[in-house]
Amino acid sequence: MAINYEQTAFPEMSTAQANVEPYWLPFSSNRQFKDNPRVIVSAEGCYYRDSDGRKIFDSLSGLWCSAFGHNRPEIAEAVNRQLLELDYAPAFQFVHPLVIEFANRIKEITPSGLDHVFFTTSGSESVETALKMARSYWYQKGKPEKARLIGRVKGYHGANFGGISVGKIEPNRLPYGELISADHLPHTLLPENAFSRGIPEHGIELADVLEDLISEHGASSIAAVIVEPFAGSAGVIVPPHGYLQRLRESCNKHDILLIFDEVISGFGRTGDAFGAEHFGVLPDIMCLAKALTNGAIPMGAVVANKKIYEAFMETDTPEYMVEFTHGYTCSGHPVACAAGLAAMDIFEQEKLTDRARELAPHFEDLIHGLRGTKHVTDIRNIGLAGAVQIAPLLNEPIRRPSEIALACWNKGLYIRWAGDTLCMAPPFVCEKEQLDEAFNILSDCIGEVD
Ligand code: PXG
Ligand code: PLP
Repeated sequence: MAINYEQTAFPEMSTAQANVEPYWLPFSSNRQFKDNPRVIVSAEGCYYRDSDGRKIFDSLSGLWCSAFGHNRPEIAEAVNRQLLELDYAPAFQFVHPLVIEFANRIKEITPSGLDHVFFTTSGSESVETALKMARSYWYQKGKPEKARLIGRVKGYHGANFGGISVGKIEPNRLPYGELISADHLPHTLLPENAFSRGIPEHGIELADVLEDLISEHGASSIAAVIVEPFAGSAGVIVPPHGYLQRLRESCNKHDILLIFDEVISGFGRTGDAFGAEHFGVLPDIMCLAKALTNGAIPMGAVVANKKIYEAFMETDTPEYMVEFTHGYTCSGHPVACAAGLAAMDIFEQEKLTDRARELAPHFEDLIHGLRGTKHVTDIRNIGLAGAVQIAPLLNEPIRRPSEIALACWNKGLYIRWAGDTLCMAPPFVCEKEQLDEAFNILSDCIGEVD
């Protein structure tokens, strides 16, 4: 149904306000939003256009997903072709050609050793899949008691129950009652690392808390550790030098699986294809989503190593039995695979990891150029991702960032506010001048709020 913004059945409301009322926005301040809705009607390259016809720079690649630029005709055409060829095929007990092709493609693109691809339809589902895969792995190995999960404070692993259990962003957990039992490593946001450019120096010893947890509970009760290579949602928190290596060493020593949630860090964001490559640490399981299809069609994937896959296949049960009792109606959806394959063509042919790496120093200079601007208490960056932390108003940490971001929106810049930070993760196809302009707007808007 085309919504006509010119007509309204509610004379006291603007048309956009009236039409938006039945829609319940995810992770949004619905009451404030509905007083003054922001309507995005189209996109091209690095820009959105809103319902007033204004052009707005997309400094977060949508929600960290449209990294290769918006409205890529290659993706649109592939999706269109696939919809006319095969719109859906049952995911359980059958395959279609594109799901095989895409699994092979992901195997090639992801770090060597991660060879078996399980499809989902979002990052949250990728996380649930990885957690269930880890527990089920130990069950297959005859160690069902090895079930404890360890995440990290400030981790974001999606919005589903497993993800909010291993994640630890309090408002995302508080209203939901009993969660899945999980322990948490401390976060790595240290005051002595404030204003670090790229990977910070201090805090490797925070990885030793894993050894403490292992001593406390016993490795025989621990299934897996899950971390984002850098925490994205919590405001681009980059782990210190050597930290992820140390987690890997402890996991190796005590036979614990290491899961990297690369939903944000995957496909070039760090300036390397994956966080695993940027930090030189290979996980046992990797979660993917977002840029997997450039955000054009919802899709996620979990990529596991041979050891895990084979544990499932080496079971004693008859061959007609299901090995991993898990999956989604739209796992490996043909249209999502078509979008993903086209997105991976773009990613590889345009060498977009290199492009992100080339732009990263300019981005770093620009974001650290905000140091000294009033209210700015920290600036963090890695590759083409960055966050600016804003001093909280008394008891209202979220207010200032939201006011700054809304002022930016009014001046033609979309920037994400979350908690006390402003986050940026621009499309890799943007130009330096576009970034310059974006930072001019941001700098003005930070300066203008009280
Ligand atoms: N893991 C990680 C590391 C993520 O960043 C998810 C899982 C969940 O993915 P889905 O597709 O279920 O949303 C995410 C998603 C933000 C923001 O601005 C971050 C995400 C999603 C929306 C907004 O911080 N991360
Ligand atoms: N709820 C019901 C009643 C279902 O039948 C199904 C799937 O068959 C689901 C939820 C899960 O849906 P999906 O496989 O799309 O995650």
